[in-house]
Amino acid sequence: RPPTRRAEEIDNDQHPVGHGRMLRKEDPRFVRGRGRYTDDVRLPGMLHMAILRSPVAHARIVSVDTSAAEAHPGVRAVITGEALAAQGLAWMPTLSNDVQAVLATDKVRFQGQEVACVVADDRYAARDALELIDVEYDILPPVVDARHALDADAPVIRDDLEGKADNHCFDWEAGDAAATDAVFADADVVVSQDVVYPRVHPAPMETCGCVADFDPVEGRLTLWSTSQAPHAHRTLYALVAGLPEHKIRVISPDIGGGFGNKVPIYPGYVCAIVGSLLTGKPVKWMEDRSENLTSTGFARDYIMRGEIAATKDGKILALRTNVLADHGAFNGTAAPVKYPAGFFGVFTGSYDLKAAYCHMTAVYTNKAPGGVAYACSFRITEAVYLVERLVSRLAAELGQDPARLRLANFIRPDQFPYATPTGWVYDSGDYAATLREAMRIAGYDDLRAEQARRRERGELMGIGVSTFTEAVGAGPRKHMDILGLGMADGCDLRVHPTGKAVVRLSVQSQGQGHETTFAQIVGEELGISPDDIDVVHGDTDNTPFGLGTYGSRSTPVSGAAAALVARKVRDKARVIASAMLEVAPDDLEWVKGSFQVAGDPGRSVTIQEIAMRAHGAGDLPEGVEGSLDAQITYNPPNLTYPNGAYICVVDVDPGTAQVRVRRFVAVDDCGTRINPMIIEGQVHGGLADGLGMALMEIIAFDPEGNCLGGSLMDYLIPTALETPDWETGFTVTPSPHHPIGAKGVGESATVGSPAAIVNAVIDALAPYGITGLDMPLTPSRVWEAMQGHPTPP
Ligand code: PCD
Repeated sequence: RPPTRRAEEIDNDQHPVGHGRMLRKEDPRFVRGRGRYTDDVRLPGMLHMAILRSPVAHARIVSVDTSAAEAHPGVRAVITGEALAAQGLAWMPTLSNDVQAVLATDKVRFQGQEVACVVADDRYAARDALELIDVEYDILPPVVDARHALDADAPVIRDDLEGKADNHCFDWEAGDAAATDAVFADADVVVSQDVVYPRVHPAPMETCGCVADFDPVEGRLTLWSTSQAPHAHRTLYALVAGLPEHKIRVISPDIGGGFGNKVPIYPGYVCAIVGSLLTGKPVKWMEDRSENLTSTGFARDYIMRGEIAATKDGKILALRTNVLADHGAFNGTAAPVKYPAGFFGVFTGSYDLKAAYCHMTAVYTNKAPGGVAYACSFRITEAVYLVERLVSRLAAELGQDPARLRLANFIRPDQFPYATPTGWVYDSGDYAATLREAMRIAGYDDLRAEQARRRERGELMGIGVSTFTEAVGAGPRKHMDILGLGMADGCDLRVHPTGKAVVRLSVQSQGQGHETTFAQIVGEELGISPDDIDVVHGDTDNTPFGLGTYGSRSTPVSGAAAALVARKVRDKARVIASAMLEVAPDDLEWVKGSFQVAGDPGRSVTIQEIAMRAHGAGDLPEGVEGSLDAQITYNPPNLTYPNGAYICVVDVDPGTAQVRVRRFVAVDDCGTRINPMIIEGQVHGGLADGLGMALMEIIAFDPEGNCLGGSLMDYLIPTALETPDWETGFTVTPSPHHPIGAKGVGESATVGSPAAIVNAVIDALAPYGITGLDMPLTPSRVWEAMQGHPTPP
C-alpha cells in the first residue's frame, strides 16, 4: 500500500510534477484577452444562424410557414424539420442510445426545443426573421412532474418511438436485493430519508456554439465548436451526416468552461453544418444565455429515497435506495455504461458495508433533454449526496457525532483494492487520514464546543461533514464505451532535433490548464523543461483519437498516456545514448534529463544531445528508426478513486432564515499531485459550484412546463460575495495502477460539497427538530421549514 502523507511533508519534493506553484502556461494568453474562442472565429463570407424555439412544452405541429422569413432582407436560407427529414437528418442519435429531434417535425416536446432555423447575412437579420416564421401548434397537456410520468392517463411524450405507450425510459438496478433485505430485516436501526437533487445547469461562462465551414470543392467540412470531445463528435457527424470521417475536421479552440455542458451534440451544431452545406458559406451559430439555460444539457433531477441499516452502536450494515430519474424529453446523457445511471452504483460511498441495493426508474418528461454529468463523473454527485445525507441523518438519530460515526465505518487502508457490494473496485485511499486532516484544520472539537455555547444563546450554528469517494477516469474500454467507441485515449510525443518537444493529446481543456500540466508530466519523465514542451489539443487533424474530457478523465487516462509515451521515448533515447557513449544500454542510468554511464558520472549525454543525434547524419544503432517520436493509446486498467473530507460551518439567521457559509474546509486526496496550484483552483471552483447548488441554483418549471430558470436573473449562481475563503488541505494516496499515481480531481469539490453544506444547515436547525430539507436552501425554503416546527427555547 502506498503511504499516505500529509500536506507539509510533501509539498515541493517532486520535480516538475508536484512543483510548488508552477504558473499556468496558458494564462498570459487569457489574462491579455488573447484567448481564441469559437465566437472569435470570423471567416470571409461567413453567415449567421439563429434558431426558432418552441414557446410551449408539448404540442403537435400543425404547420410551419416560412415564406415571410425567406423574403426578409439578408436571409439566405430557412431550414425546417421537414426539409431535414427529406435528407434523413431530422433525428440524430444521442450519446446514450436514444434519438433526439434536430428540428421538430411531428411534435415539440419541451419549451425551447428547436423548430426551425434561419441563416442570414448577420445575426440581426437572422433573429428578426425568426419572428416572421409562422408555426401553428396544437397544444397538448405536458408531463412536468416526474412522479406522474407513469400515471395511466399521462400523455405519451415519445410517440416517435415505435410501440411506445408510456413515458418509461429505463429501469436499472445494482447490488443484491435479497441479501440487502436480509441485512435490513435483522438490523437494530433503520433510517430512511427522501432526498431530491433538483435539476441544475452547468451554466458555463461561454455558451455553446460553432462555425461550420463546408468546402464544396474539396468536400471537406471544418467545424470549430465548443466541444469537450472533438474526436467523438467527428465520428458521430460522420455517422449521422454520412460525410466521410477523413473529410471532417473538428476544432475545439479555447473553451470558456465546459462542466459537462459541452459533451453532448446539440441540434444547433447539426443545423449549422446543414446551413453551410446549403449555402456553400461558413455559418456561425452562438447561443444566447437563455438558449443555453433552457435547451442544453441540464444535470441531476433525481428523486431519491434512501435507507440505511445499522447496529445500535453505529456500525453501518447496508444501504438501499430507490430513485426516480427525470431525463427530460430525450435521453441525452453521455453515458459510458449501458445505463446512464451506472455510475450511481458508487452510492455506497466510503463505507465498508455488508450489502447494498439500488433500483432506478427513469422517465421522460416535457423538459429539456440531458442529464449531463455536470462536474460529476456520470451521476456520482447524486450518489454521494444521498449517502452523505443518510449517514449524517443516522448519526443524528443515534445521537452520535457525524465525523466519528464516519471514522468508525470507513473502508480501512488495508482493505484496498476494495470490491463494493455494487461491483466497483476502489483502488486506494486512507479515508480516516483525510477526515482527520480536515478535522485538524477545522479545529473540529472547538467548533462543536462553540456550537453548544451558541445554541444556549439561541443562535443557529451548524457543522456539516461530508466524505466521498469518486470513480473517475473512464474506461477501461472492455467495460465502458460511448456509442460503441471504447474508452481509451491517445498521446503523441515528438522531440525536435534541438530537444524541444510537442505533445498531442486526445483530450481537450476547457480551462483546467492542460497546457501546463501535461507539459509537467512529460517534463518530469524526460527531463525537458515544461517551458520547452508545447501541448496541442482540440483539433482532430492534429491529435490522436480519443474520447475527450469529462468525468475528470484527462489525468487518469491521458495523463497516464503522456507519462508512458515519454517513457517510450526515453527507452529509445537509451539505445541511442548507448551508441553515443559506446556502452551497453543496460550500463546506462537515467538521471533526470540525461543518460549516465553507471559508476562514471563524467560520461553522460543529455536528452537534448540525444535528440540531435537521433535526427543527425550518420548511422543509428540497429533497430532505431531515427527521430525521438512515439505514440501510445492508453486503455486504463481501472478507474481511479479520489476521495475527500469536507467540513462546513454555517450560521442561519433565525429571523430571515438566510444561510451564511462561515467556513469551509476541504481536504482532497487525488493521489500524486501534478500542479498543486491548479488543483487548488479546481477545488475552489468546485466548492463554488457546490455552494450554488446547495443554496441557490434550480431549474424549475411551472405546471405548464414553462422553464422558470431561463436567465441569470432567475437562475442564481454564486459570486465572490456568497462564497467564503475556502480552506484547503490534502493527503496523498497514489493510485497503484496509474503510471505516476495520479487520480482525477476536477469534479471532486462539486461532488463532495453540497452534502457538507446541507448537513450543516440541518445541524443548525436541529433545535427545530428538522431532519431533512431539499436543495436549494434558499431563505424562503428554510424559513418555511422553520415555521412548521415549534420555536426552540
Ligand atoms: N490535476 C493535477 N493533479 C492531479 C489531478 C489533476 O494537477 N492529481 C490537474 C490536471 O492536470 C488538470 C486539472 O487538475 O489540469 C483537472 O484534472 P482532471 O481531474 O483530470 O480533470 P480533467 O479531465 O482535466 O477536466 C475535466 C473536469 C470536469 S469533468 C469538469 S466538469 C470541470 C473540471 O474539469 N470543468 C472545468 N474543472 C474545470 N475547470 C475549468 N476551469 N473549466 C471547466 O469547464 Mo465534467 O464530466 O465535463 O461535467
